[in-house]
Amino acid sequence: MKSISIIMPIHNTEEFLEQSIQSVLQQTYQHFELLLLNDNSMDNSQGIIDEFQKSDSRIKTHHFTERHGVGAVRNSGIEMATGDYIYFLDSDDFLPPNTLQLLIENSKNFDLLSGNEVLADVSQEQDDSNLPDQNEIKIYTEEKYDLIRNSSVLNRLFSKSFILNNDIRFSEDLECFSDLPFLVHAFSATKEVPYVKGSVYYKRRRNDPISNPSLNQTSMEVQITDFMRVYMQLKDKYIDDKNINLFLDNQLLSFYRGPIVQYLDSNHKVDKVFPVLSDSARRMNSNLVKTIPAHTKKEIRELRKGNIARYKKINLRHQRLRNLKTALKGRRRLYIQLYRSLFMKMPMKKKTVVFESFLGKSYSDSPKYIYEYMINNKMDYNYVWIFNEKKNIPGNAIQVKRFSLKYFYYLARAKYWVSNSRLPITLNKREGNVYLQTWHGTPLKQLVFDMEDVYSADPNYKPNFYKQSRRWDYLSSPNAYSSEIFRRAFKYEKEMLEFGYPRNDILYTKNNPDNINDLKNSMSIPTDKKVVLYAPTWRDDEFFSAGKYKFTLQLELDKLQAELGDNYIVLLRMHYFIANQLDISEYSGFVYDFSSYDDIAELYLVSDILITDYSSVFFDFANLKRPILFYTYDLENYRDKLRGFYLDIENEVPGPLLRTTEEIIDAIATIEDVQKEYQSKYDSFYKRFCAWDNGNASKNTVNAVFKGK
Ligand code: C2G
Repeated sequence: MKSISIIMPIHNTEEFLEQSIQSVLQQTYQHFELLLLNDNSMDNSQGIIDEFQKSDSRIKTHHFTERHGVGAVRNSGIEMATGDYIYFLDSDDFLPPNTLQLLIENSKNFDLLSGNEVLADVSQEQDDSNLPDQNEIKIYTEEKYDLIRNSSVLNRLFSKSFILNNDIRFSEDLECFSDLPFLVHAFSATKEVPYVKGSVYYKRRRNDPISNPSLNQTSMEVQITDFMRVYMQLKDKYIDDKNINLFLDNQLLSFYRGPIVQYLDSNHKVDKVFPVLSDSARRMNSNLVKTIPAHTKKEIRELRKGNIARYKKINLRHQRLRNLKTALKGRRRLYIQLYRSLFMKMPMKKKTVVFESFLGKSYSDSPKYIYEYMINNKMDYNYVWIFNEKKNIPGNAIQVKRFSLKYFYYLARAKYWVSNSRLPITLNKREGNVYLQTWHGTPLKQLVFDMEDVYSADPNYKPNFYKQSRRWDYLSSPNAYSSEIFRRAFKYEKEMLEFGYPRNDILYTKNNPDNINDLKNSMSIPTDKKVVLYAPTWRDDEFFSAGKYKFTLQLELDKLQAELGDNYIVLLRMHYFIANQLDISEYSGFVYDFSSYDDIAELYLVSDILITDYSSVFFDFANLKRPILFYTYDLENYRDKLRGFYLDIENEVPGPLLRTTEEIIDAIATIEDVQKEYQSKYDSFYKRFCAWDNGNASKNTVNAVFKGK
């Protein structure tokens, strides 16, 4: 039986490694050795490797104590390999169970075989039932180079004697494209290459190119330089082979027309790469140049002439045309173009402040209190608020609809931005702009760069977050605990405003019976009953579509009403991501839906008891020193599967964790006992999380940002 040596270079991929190795061990074809080659990882990859090695004698390992790079590591794998065939697998990717079997079954006397590649969607378990028809095989001869357009050695089976006899190896001095010389060499040394469509490889799209880049996330400059070097070397080496020349020229062209053109959006960037681009363009076959579409042809011609001044001119003109084309594709795109090329070029409005809270959904949170402090103190500024719908608010701020033309206009021109969440990635920051990010809660759930890679719905989440948060100049922090987490989890290095949350000022300034009565009257709720506020968070795995989350009420309102209805009312408050309306019509006079009420801080003020789950609301509510109950019916799923926590929720929160409506009723009925039981925990919780809040956060924040104090 033929054996396969699977070569896996490993560098800092602890979070994916186990899945990758398991996917090999679970292959239906079991005659293999697995070479785990640790290229000086700094994480726990070696620990994982050691564990696996103990349990399976087919696993062989080597630990490089200095970084060698993927090309060199694969080469040493080739030297170590004892199998008849060689197969390369990356340590963040994985295979469906029958991949090796399909390749080996079709290996016959071929020197090499190509399999299929499928991008993995990391947010989902792979559904192997959708794989292509297993028996579909095509033999490539003349057009065999078409099979290496992706210039990757992954998911191909190579006969080892073929590799050794022809002395085929990876380039060791390249960061990117080290596969290309290997592939061109191998493909040129054989006549026929079968393509086995059913044999699939899951390539993981990585989420965190900032802390942990994968190879194809290297900087464009390095990619361009490396590619052009490989291109020139191969052009020299295969000078007489027409097919290889055509393949190389086409690779160059598609690299140029795609990523390079997108990258070259400024003269400064052109300066950096023009010489290598120009050298390569000269080596292109002139007949091929003739067939290129007009725009690109002009650019290639200037590159070939080495005329950088003219090239810059043409390139910029074409960039503008390309941008215009995209702009015409949609109104939002057009506005973004106007934002960049028109509004941003108009003078900055030095006295304009733009506010946004919860993506335009409400007049609330810290931006509201900062704004009110500024207007109450008659500061000399002009104000703009971003809303989805028109609102009744104090002062004479201009209201703009989110994503309207005015929205882009004011954001482009205003000196100041104040927001409690991220602003779109497309909104470049102008020189001189000051961006105050107030954020929206003390974190219990892990944030951005502390989050595990695997369950985020959007592969661009981390890179986008990184880019967006580079624009922040000030970040509000509610307590020392949050400052430490924000610095790490946001990779935030600029000024931290450590004054507590402006949104919590009113919990100190308005916490008196008269005010609370006025608020209750304005909310049209009874003043003679005690108030329970139920404010849960959202769940990553319950949604209708992107950004529209679903909430299923697990609190049995009929039981609550039967037991507590005489003395209490319940305010329901869903998280702002929740899209469904809860039907509470049968509980009229007992349950009130305050989900679309602007400011939750006012709800805190009127509530005697808070029920929540994993929402940050309890950190703020604790400022009132009133009792808190945790309705954590899905604790294990939420904490262990969806989100990790920063706190030990079972021991560190200031109230009991309850699992059923009965337990909730019981706790409310005996709330004074609960309070006594949790008093000392509550006190230390208050010290740790509420020490900075004292009613002055808005003032201190405004002084720091607008008065330089
Ligand atoms: N909120 C609300 N009503 C709810 C839940 C939350 O008004 N039912 C508001 C509160 O101001 C809360 C904020 O939204 O502090 C954030 O809500 P979380 O439930 O904590 O969840 P999330 O939006 O994921 O933010 O560092 C904080 C984290 O980023 C959490």
